[in-house]
Amino acid sequence: MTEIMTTIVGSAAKQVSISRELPTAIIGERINPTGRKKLQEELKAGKFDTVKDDAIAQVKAGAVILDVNAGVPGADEPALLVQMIEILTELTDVPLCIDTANVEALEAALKVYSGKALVNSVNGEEERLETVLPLIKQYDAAVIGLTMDDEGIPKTLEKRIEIAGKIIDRAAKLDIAAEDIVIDPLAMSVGADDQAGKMALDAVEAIVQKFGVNITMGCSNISFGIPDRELLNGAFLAMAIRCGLTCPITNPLLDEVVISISAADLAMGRDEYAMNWIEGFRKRQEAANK
Ligand code: THG
Repeated sequence: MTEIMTTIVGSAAKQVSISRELPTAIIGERINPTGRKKLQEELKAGKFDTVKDDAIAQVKAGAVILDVNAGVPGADEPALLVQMIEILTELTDVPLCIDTANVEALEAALKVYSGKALVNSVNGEEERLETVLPLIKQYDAAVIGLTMDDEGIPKTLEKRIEIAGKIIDRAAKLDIAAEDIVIDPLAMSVGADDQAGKMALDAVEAIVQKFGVNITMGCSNISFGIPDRELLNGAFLAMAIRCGLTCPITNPLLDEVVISISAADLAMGRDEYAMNWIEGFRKRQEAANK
């Protein structure tokens, strides 16, 4: 029997538990200016309307955690990230996933965030392990560990498992519990490599079996450059949940995504009396009759 671990993240007002015995915890991906010109322009101009709209819409659609990324080329990332966190904290009580590769921005964000944040991310690179993990300990946060290192994203399953183990070990040395580590086995585009989906699914399964940890993935990544993205994302999500994915970073504004996740939860016995499924059905019916 594979171990069940519970990862708890929280805002000042609310805790969210992530576990294979609970419904899938959706991390809303939309508050991210990467590839969104209009959002980049708004953020540069100090406007946060899209951020607020995306936050409210994602929570309404079922996100229980919001990913926040302030990576606008040419902007002061620490200041912008702090500002976005403050705005989101005022607007909603869902916990935040702080998405930055900038250690200075990460520290500034952790300083202002009240609650147990999910940090996105650390990886197996020495320099990252040495700078990010002490901050996770200091601020009592949880952290996403990407299975890549100084040599990039590994081609083999074994190497991904090894890096996951390395991150968990290095965290343990600082007294960070495995419950506070969420591993991301890295879904890549099947447009670039038709084996990328299988690799990600196999990695989820193997890492869960070996370490029992919770698993995230940027599930929209697999469909970059592919037509009918949403349909592919939906099928992939359901399969990944069966393999052990517990908190996907994805877009809950897409029906295909939410329907696949709730179908997977029901099929996995994580939806008591099919309540979530039926509620989703009613919502869709209402929307169709409008
Ligand atoms: N793992 C972890 N964190 C991540 C990723 C991951 N964070 C970033 C990314 N990958 C997940 N977030 C997104 C956000 C947006 C999109 C995809 C992944 C996206 N955007 C549209 C596009 O590029 O086509 C544009 C947005 C729009 O205008 O709607 O698809 O893998 N740990």
